[in-house]
Formats: sequence, C-alpha cells, structure tokens
Amino acid sequence: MPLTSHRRLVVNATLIAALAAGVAPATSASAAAPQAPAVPQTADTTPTPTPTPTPAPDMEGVVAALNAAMANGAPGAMARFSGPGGVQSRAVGVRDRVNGTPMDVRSRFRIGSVSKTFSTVVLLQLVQEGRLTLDSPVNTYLPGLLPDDRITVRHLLTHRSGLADYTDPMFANTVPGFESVRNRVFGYQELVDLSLALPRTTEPGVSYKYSNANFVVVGMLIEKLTGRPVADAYQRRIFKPLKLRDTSYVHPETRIAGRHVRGYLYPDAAGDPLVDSTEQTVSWAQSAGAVISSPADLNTFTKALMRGRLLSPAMMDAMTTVTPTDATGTRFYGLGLRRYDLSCGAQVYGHTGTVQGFYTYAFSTRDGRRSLSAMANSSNRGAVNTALGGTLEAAFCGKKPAAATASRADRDFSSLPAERDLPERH
Ligand code: HEL
Repeated sequence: MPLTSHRRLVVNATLIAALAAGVAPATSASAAAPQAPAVPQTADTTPTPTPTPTPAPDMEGVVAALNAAMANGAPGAMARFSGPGGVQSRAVGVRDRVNGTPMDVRSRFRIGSVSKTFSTVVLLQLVQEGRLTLDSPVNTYLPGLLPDDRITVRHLLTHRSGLADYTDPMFANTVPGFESVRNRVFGYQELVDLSLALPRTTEPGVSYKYSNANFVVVGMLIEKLTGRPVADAYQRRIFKPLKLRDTSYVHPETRIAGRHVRGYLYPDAAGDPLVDSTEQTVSWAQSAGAVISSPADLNTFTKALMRGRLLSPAMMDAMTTVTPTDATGTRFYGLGLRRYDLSCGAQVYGHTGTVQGFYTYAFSTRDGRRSLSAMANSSNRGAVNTALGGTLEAAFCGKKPAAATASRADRDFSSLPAERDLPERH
C-alpha cells in the first residue's frame, strides 16, 4: 500500500523520535495511522488527492538486477513477479554449472530463512486456536528449556529473546563450517544447547538481535503443542491448503527432489573454487531455514498470507506490527516477517533467506496484490545478495526517470548492504 507523503512524514517522525530516545517503536498499519482529523466546521475546499497509480513493474530493471547478481559472481538468478497485470518471470545464467543447464523459473531451491515466515504462520494459527499465547513465557510450554522465565513466545518471533545465534561460530570459517554440518543431523535440544553455551546477547525484550536459535525454539513449540513433527504442520496448515506442490520440508533428507537449482557456496579465500552445496541436511537450521520452494509457490504463499487466507485479522495485525532492525528507517521486523520500505513509498512484507548456495527474497505488498520472489544460486558473496535485492525496487517501484533512478534508488535501497553484511553480524 503506497504511503501518502503525509503518512510517510508521520511514520518517519515517529521513527526519528523513537530512535533518538533509544527505543524501538512498534508500527502497524493501524498503529502508524495518523489520528482522524476533527470534523471541519467550514466547507473543506481542499481538492481530493488523486490516488497514486500503482507503478507497473520494470521488468528490464528486474533483469538488470539479476544480471548484476551474476556480474558479482552468481552462476544464475531468477525472479517472478505477480500482480494485477499477470505474471512475469525472468531467468539468467545457469542452474547447474557442470552441465550448463539454463536457470529455469519453475525450479525448486532452498529458501533459507524465508522458512521462518512459514514457521510463524503455523505458530500463530496455534495461538488463534488458543493453544498458547504470545506473551507467555516459553518455559510455560517447554518447562525448564530456557534459563530465563522472562523470555516470551513473542520475544522469539521478534528476535528479542537474547538467545545467541550458534550459527555465527559454526560458520565463522565458511567452507569448513559448512562441511562439518553438511550431513549432520541435530536434535532441536542440541541446537538450543549450542546457543545456551554462548553469552546471551540482550535482556529479554530489550533489543532486536537476529538469531536462528529463536526459530529452533519455535519449531520445538510447534512439535510440543501439536504432538507431531513440524513437517506435518507445514503440510497440513500451509502447503496443502495453498496447493504448494513445489514446497517441502524433508529434513534430514539431503537431496532436492524434482527440477531444482544447484547452489554454489563462495569460499572465504578469493580465487578458491566454488563449493557445490546443493545436497545438505540443513539440520543446523530446521524450522529456522530448511524449507524448499519455488518462485511460483513463494508468490502464492506471500500473497495468500497478506490477503488473510492463513491468519485472522488480529494475528495479521500482530505479525505486521514492526520495529526497526537498523537505523536506515527502511527495514523492520514484525513476527517472523520483514518489512522493507522502498524508495517510492511502497511497503513490502516478506522475508529474505541465505542458506549455503542460495540467496532468496520473497515479498508482497500489504494488500497482496503484488508479489515478487527472487533467487540467486550462490552465497557468502554479499554483493550478489545486495544486487539481487535490486529486483524489489524494480518490481514494486517500477520504471523511474533516469535521473531519479540514479539518485533515489541508489541512495535509498540498492546501496544498502544486506543485513548479513552489516557489521553487527560479523
Ligand atoms: S542469516 C540472514 C538471513 N538468514 C539467516 C539465516 C537466513 N541463514 C544463516 O544463518 C546462514 C548462515 C551461513 C551462511 C553462509 C553463506 O553465505 O552461505 N555464510 C557463511 O558461512 C559466512 N562465514 C539474516 C542473512 C536472512 O536474510 O534472514 O537465511
């Protein structure tokens, strides 16, 4: 939903004031809305503002972003946009470097942390069903799991628990770290133990600090409350009702079934050969990042979510109530959901993903009328991820006059590093 300039000012002023005060304000569509003006006593002669037309996607811009991902080292990249004008897909490069198979937008791939949004939907459905409440301590449902009774379910979903991310030391050396877990099968408890062996990063609720450990605990909650593996919950509650035939959770199976993209991991040392990382258990992530999907299925998922097909209005309000993740004023996190504010004022909701060999973006507008998914088949190469992020500007903000393209898009979005590349995480 494009913001009017008035609403942008209100939201930005709220954010600036809150950031200056050192607090993270929560904004949602309803929370951010300005107060209704008093009923005017005299005739209002203000002309009714013309609604801003929805920009058509700039598919040349999308291809330029995909090509930029390749120029920065990805073997291939693809994007699929779905909107009122229909579906438009683009693919560049290869999905298999050895036999040169071209990238194909119908292919499956590993979506990394976009899985967190799937896990959140399942957990919020359980909240709707009265099986748990967001502000209850996690230990109510998993007695004795966490060393602090103040950590709530909402703290997990907002990355405000303070549980350290065990993947930071695990993948400090990229290729040895990956090879040490490629075929490992972890129990959830082992992953929680890895996190608890590290110092906690914040007091519960105090600040945002992204951690895979939060969504491992979300997986444990789902399994405890349903009495079934998370795979069953994804299947019954999301994949099947939305007919997501390319989407699966096959942990600890290492292969991607059917037509798929091969993923290539960049080693830390420049010049070392790429590592084919397609086959792995993703056991180090599980409910935090082990889902496999395709561009069409991701568009269907984010669109259905935003259109209210998966959650009640109250749960959607909770999920889209966001706080900033950095000081740019353009990036926010709700419950297992990111919001990016683009240069044209469009706000898009979804998630990003990084799993060895794959970068993913999956976002929709709040009304679900426009959706974009994009992927590149390499990782540990921040410039690829940043370039791929350019697909969002092109798809949701459309073609801009040349001068505006150079100044606004570069300043407001394209030049921003991906969160993984921000100093906080390294
Ligand atoms: S990191 C993120 C992204 N999230 C988080 C999660 C996911 N992915 C991971 O935690 C993977 C970590 C290792 C990735 C690996 C690579 O690039 O393939 N990097 C290294 O080994 C570096 N030494 C916050 C970026 C998200 O967008 O939410 O997905």
